Amino acid sequence: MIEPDIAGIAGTLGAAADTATAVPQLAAQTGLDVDAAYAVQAALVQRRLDRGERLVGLKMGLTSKAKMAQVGVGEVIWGRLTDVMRVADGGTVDVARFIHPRAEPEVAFLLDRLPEPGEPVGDFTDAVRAVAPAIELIDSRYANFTFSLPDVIADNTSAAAFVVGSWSPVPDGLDNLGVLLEIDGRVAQVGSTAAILGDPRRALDEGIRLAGRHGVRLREGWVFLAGAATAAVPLRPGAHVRAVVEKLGTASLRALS
Ligand code: OOG
Ligand code: MG
Repeated sequence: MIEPDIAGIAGTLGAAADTATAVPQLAAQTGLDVDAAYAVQAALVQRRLDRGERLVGLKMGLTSKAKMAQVGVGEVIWGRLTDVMRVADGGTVDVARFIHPRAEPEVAFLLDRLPEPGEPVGDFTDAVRAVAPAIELIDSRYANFTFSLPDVIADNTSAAAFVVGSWSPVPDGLDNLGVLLEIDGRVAQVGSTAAILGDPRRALDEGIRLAGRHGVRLREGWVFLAGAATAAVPLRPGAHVRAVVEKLGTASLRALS
């Protein structure tokens, strides 16, 4: 069996993102399994850090059935967020930088003191300082937004950009808050935070556990995206996108026309 070329694959995916040009799926041809795919992800994000970006958080993917069904991959995954991916709430995004961006409504946590990997989050309000509604922009670097599990992991779980709304103290219940995604004032997706592993707090346990397997420890001050509560919606130039999460408020962005 030939060892996959981790640096070479990261270079291909990095160039695809930099030039907004889709590439064919590559995991099957290169013998990439899940562990090797996380190694590619680390190398791909390292390219960004080498040019001055900073790691600012972690994102979960495919924590809801709606998302799993949309992309045909049935496993929870995680990826890395950098400062350059963050867009100010109400800010503008140049969609020409992306291949086929989609927007999805999320719940964000601002991390506080974190337990060691393997240790469950005992008291959630000790581990999380604040909660906010968020929008994630995903942009698979693969043609037709189609990929296998190792492909999407290698591609940093399609991470492209994210917006976080105003932070609130952690409310009593997070497990059944209504979620809306609006495009130009029209409701495009409706869901509930219950769709996120039954309770988005569970996504944090999973993130600590899954990232810990690859030697990644979550840090105080990081943003943690728990995963989309609904399917993602294509982001067209000129569109105004707003996510509304009951009790938490809204996050919004505009795509440049
Ligand atoms: C993979 C990323 C999934 C989420 O919130 O479920 C994700 C994809 O759909 O391309 O970010
Ligand atoms: Mg997401």
